[in-house]
Amino acid sequence: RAVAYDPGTAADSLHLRAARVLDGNWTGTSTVPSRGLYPHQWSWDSAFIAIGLRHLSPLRAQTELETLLAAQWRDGRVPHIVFNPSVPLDAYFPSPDFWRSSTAGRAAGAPRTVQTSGIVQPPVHALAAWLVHLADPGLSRARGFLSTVYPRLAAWHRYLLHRRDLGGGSLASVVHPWEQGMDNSPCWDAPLARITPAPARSFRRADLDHGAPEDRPTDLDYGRYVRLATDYRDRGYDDGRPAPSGPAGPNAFAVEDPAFNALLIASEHALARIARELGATGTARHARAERLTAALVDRLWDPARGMFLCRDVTGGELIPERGVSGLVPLLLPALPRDIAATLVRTMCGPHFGLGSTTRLVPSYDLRGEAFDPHRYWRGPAWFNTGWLLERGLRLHGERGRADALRRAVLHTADASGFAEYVDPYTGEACGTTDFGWTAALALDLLH
Ligand code: 9WN
Repeated sequence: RAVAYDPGTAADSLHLRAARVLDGNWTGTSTVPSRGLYPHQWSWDSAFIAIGLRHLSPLRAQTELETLLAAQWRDGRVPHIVFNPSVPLDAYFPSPDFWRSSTAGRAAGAPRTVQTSGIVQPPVHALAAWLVHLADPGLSRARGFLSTVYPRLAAWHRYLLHRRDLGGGSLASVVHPWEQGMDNSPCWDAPLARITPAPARSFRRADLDHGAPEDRPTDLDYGRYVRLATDYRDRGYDDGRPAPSGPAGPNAFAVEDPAFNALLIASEHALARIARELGATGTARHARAERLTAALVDRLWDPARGMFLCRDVTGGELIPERGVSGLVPLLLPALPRDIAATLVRTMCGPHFGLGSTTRLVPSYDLRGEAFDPHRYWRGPAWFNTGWLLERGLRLHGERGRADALRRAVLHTADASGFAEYVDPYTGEACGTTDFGWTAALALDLLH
């Protein structure tokens, strides 16, 4: 897929600038999303970063995923943060002394030697592992990369499909907005409203040392994030047990999200390919991925809005908000044709405006009441969703649209200094710059 970006030097220098960001964020065993704002290893960031890093150093890309998976818990969960012990505690909130993984997570099998959070993030890892393998199969085989990661990835998917099937419909639920990765999406507003916020003075937000408050979640959001995480911790990160105290029951917040589940399904297809490379057939995994695609359509597809919605498992209903997460299933090969075509229409229609009012897909409905072009996941465009949708468009034969989106991602990533997210109309940088996955995914699209 060698589509030219800009002839000659522009592409070369974009490559160099992206490589410089990834070198600057490399710690020796993994890559931080951002030196200032996010100074530890994040789970889905590492997967996206490995996908770009494979073009610079397949060895570093393999190491990135191996480091993350070395912090896996015995119950199969892959934690959303692996803490760097040499970073001061007050550099990021919530810090290891909040999560207390090695004590509070003991029954769930948290590792003893590294400190981690106790929640998860979207399972992009098997997809990343397969793409990393393809970048240098010789090195991968010589190091036994896939045979090392395969059992861990299989246990990770098992955890999600069994322990997290809280809705009983075969899909995985998230129990915290940080798990889905689009922290303050308006999709969470209704289910979060049930949660009593922790008092603002009971914690200190380190994020505001680095990010503009108007680009970040509010204090009220944080109060609720803290309450949910505290209650989960206090019940030993047990997915079936009520908290010993506090108003929140076991599933006070439980949501089936289309992007989280689509990434699990895409990763299950990748795991099938990994199994084949290792000598098995992979057929059962492909079949499972197809069954899960059907479950996703069955439980989350909204024909009236022409996109997937989130299901509030606790309340039992679909959440009537259009978030970019509802377009991400376009990534799936077994998606019925009419659904794929409808998703493309929705992406290019008035709510997301791709190719008309916007050049990159906004994180939330341009016409939604909660839309804000600068506030985090409530409107700005992000580069990981851009990468996923580019892949989905290409997979479903939308070559022209995929090429245009690819050019827009490359141009905006470069022009914004590899911003964390951008105003979807103007491309103006928001959040932090030199952001890991922005640089990595631009690099990947360049190849
Ligand atoms: C909480 C690291 C992470 C991303 C998430 C993004 C943001 C953290 C935060 O940063 O979340 O996990 O402190 O806001 O929302 O998607 O993985 O880049």
